[in-house]
Order: sequence, then structure tokens, then C-alpha cells
Amino acid sequence: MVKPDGVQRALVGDVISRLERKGFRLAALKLFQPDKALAEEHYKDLSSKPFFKDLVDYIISGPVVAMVWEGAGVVKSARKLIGATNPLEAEPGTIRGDFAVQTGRNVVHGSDSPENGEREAALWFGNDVPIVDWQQVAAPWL
Ligand code: FUP
Repeated sequence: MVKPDGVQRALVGDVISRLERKGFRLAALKLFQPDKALAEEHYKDLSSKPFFKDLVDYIISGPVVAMVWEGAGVVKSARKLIGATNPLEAEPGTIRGDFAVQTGRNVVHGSDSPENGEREAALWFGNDVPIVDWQQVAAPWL
């Protein structure tokens, strides 16, 4: 997901481009402003943390771009491309390392396991919105 700061700062194209150029396949995408219930469910594992309320307020503060990406090792690799949670500790060349300075405004979210990826895809896209199943012609080259 490109978080509200990433959308406001016009970083959507760059985030998508990095994942595309790496070789992953975009399977679903939508721009919308999530409500509190969705944000709280998404981050429910962090509900006991002191920053939870600020985190939810931030995520619902404007439109986000929710996406599903597929490909070999995509969860682990996307987390490397995204960089450390604290952007000041994120390596240059990563999204957070290149574009952010605050943990609370760190531009993107990436699922931390394939299981959470499945959970989050269902949460953000629902079962009634089909995730497009298309063939990538470049795939045999990756
Ligand atoms: P990440 O998987 O890198 O997004 O990190 P976490 O799941 O641990 O945290 C989710 C979000 O909570 C972060 F993107 C930003 C926020 N957060 C804080 O605001 N303060 C913290 O100390 C840790 C996380």
C-alpha cells in the first residue's frame, strides 16, 4: 500500500515502478480513503501499542493506493525494496531510505508474511472484487 503521505507526495508511480521493474506482477490496485474500521482491522496486531491511534489516524487521513503484487518471493523481496520501518535506518536505495524521515510517515506498507498478504488482500479488496488473473508476457524471462 502507498500510504497517504506517499499519495500526497506523488510517489505512487515510483513505488509501482520499483516493484514492476524488479519483476513482480500487479494483480490488483485501487485508490480510496480507508475508514477507521478497516485501518484498525489491518493493524490489529499493533492495537496494544502506544502509537496505534496515531497510526490509524494517519492511515485514514487521505487516499491510499492498495495493491496486490505477485511473484517468486514477493513478500520478502518487497520488504527489502521497502526498507526498515524507521526510515532513518532504511538503506539508501530502498523506498523508505530514499523518500522518508519519520516512522510515522514512512510512505508504504508491505505485508510481513504470505499469510498476512492473503489476509490483507481479502481485507482491502474483499471477496466480491475479483483480483485480475492476467498473463504477463515477460514472465518467462524472469
Ligand atoms: P512495517 O512492517 O515495517 O510497516 O512495520 P510494523 O508492522 O512494525 O509497523 C507498522 C507501522 O506502525 C509502521 F509502518 C509505522 C508504525 N509504527 C510507529 O508509528 N511507531 C513505531 O515505533 C513502530 C511502528
